[in-house]
Amino acid sequence: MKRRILSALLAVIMLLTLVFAVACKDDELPDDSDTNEVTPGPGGSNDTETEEPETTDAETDASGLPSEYFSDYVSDPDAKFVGMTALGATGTAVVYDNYKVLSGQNKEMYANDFEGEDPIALFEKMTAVGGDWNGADGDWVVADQEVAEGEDPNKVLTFTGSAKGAMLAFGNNKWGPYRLNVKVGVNDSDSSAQIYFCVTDEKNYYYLNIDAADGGSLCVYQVSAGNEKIASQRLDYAITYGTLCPVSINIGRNEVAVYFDGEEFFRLRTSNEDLAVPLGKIGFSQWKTQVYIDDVVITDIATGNVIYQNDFEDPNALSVATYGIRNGGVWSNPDNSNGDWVITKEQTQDGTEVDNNVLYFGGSLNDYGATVLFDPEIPEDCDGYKITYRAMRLTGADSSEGYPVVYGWDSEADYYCFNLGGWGGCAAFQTIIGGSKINSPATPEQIGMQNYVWQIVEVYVYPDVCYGFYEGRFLQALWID
Ligand SMILES: [Ca+2]
Ligand SMILES: [Ca+2]
Repeated sequence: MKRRILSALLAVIMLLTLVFAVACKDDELPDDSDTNEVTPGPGGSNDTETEEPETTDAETDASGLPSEYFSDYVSDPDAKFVGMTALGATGTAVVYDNYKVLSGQNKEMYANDFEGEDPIALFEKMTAVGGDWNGADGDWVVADQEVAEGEDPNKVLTFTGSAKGAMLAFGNNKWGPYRLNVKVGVNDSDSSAQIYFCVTDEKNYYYLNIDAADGGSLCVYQVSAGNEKIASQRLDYAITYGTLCPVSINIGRNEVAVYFDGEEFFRLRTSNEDLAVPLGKIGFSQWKTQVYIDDVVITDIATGNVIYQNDFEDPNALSVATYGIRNGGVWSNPDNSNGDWVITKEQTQDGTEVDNNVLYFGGSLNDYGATVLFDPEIPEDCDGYKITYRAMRLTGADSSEGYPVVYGWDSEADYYCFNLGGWGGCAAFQTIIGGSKINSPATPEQIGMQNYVWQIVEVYVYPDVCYGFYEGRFLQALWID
């Protein structure tokens, strides 16, 4: 009897050990799996054609690195984006961790979490164009990250020098396609981080600049033969201090996709020639709510010129508008003959009239999809325009589509929409092509619509991408192919 109890006890202990081992294994999974998920294989479908040879006993070179990715690396003759990687910092509040390079077939080429002995020994010192860094020892240090009590200790890479242009480079200038994953933190407004890619030498490279100054911004630059130019749009983006954001730079043969904090912000292509900014009408609508719209302004981004504006102070402004129905919608009154939507005086929640005219969407709340359209006559040579308006929801639950804006409207079957308020109070871009609708994934969190509060929407429309902002906060990008 005693023996049976003992063996049962032993079995329980063994089971617990097994469960514990499995649980520990899960904990060891790389923390940046989210950046892997959002990133398909670099370079698109073309890259899957070349099969990488399977190696069982990987050969290593003198540095202990797998030779197939380093000393014996075979260049891809079709790769248009090639070169090594580098980490850079200006100011002393930049932190890096979980640096990882994956091959075009998503195999790990190199990973460094800065926990090992002398973890930056294999990095090469370089100085960016315009910088004055002389490669001083001790400017880059591995330090303990400040963590809350009870959290596991973690080592991170930080820059402590005052010089500019300090680059810690790694890799092989023949690399490509590949993917660079790294986590970055910028913790004060005097600092900025530079994540370099396709570095062939100190005068030829690209970099993502993460700048905390002036409210924060993201931008990609290209340096070619020592000359720097902007390679993407420059986007305002508030940097959250004290957090490490995953960055993933997915370098394909003909295209580079740049992800920051899980969102694809930039796409560099060898050619954008076939793309033009979407022209057509712009318009507004709602669904199951009552809404005021005001102060619509469309500007040419490059020149700052106002292409169109409407503050609805002219009561005849609606007479020049036309009407449409959004995809899947039903509107029993498509000529607005019973005045579903009117220009009227704004009223406060207690019914007090305000000396301001607004476009009021307050009619048949059971109809939806009805859209008031304006023709801003966007010049054909426009390289990008910005739609700004303010909106206020008067009624409606968090599931109502409060402030959808349509643009590039050619017909009811062909247009773009930035739809705010649906999906339980979230937002998403929608593309309608030939009458079929494609929804982007809705934002993971509610955007914070409130009744009787004016809120600002901004949509940047470029030939290849649209960016949606709400209350000055970036929400989503839509890529146009
Ligand atoms: Ca670490
Ligand atoms: Ca007004």
